[in-house]
Amino acid sequence: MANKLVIADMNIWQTTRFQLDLMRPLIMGIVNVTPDSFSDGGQFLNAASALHQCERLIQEGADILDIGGESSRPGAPTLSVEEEWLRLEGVLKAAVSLGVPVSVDTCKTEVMRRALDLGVDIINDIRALEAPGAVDLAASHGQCGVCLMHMQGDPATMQARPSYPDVVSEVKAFLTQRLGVLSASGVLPDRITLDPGIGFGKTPAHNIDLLKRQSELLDLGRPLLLGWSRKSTLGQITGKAVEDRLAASVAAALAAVTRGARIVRVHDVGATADALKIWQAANLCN
Ligand code: HH2
Repeated sequence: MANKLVIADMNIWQTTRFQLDLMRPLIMGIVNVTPDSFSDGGQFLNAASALHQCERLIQEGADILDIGGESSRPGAPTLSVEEEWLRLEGVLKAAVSLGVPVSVDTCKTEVMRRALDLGVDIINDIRALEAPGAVDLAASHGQCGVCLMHMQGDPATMQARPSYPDVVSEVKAFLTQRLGVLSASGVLPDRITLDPGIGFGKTPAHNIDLLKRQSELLDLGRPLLLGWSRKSTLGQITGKAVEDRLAASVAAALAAVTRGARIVRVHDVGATADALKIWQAANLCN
């Protein structure tokens, strides 16, 4: 079959129930239903507190909820499908009725399948749908949105000694390859966003290189989603502990948006929403 060039609109992210307009930057609010996430582990482990957090993030301005049941911090243990699902099921079930798109942050095909069956709109996968069956699932399951992220190695060992000849070229080549695999399997580009994976098998210098040269990733023709929130590179630069990285996180989100990111994945939705409103107002004045 001849390769068909499909040009997708960079301003649209098609997801199961919602066609998201990316003309203004969107905020993806993080809800970690885990005991061990690097910045909020244990805060939302029970379903009631997780749901309360979902509602709070929507009130503060979240455009998308990203709900995860397994930490991907460096050295995090891997859960079984059943362990991860036990944390997620009740929260996802309730979250899909809150009126905003819901994303599931998982790299397990079976967890993706169950989440999509509950009506979840987006698969956010730090392994870019590399697990067996994941691409076919996305291709066959309606028009769910997908976020493909780059990671070098896996969470158990990724920060041991990350190394690249050129981090930006390598991330770009990987995301190009994954885009190609998804397109060949029938996942239309308008369903896909791309993420260079800040902190995933990368030193602070690699992460900053990705920020400085972020515009090179725009050549891939799909919207970029960036997750700088509270990450250790911000701590390295500011000398601040994880709980004191609010200002640094907001600044990083704005820097990412200024360099073309269309979606920012953040813990602190209210502060990010205020900052983006000012950024937009200033932009509109130009
Ligand atoms: N970062 C984390 C988890 N999922 N997904 C995408 N697309 N991009 C990211 O940068 C990203 C992600 C890590 O952050 P968090 O979920 O707060 O921590 P933990 O993995 O410890 O739960």
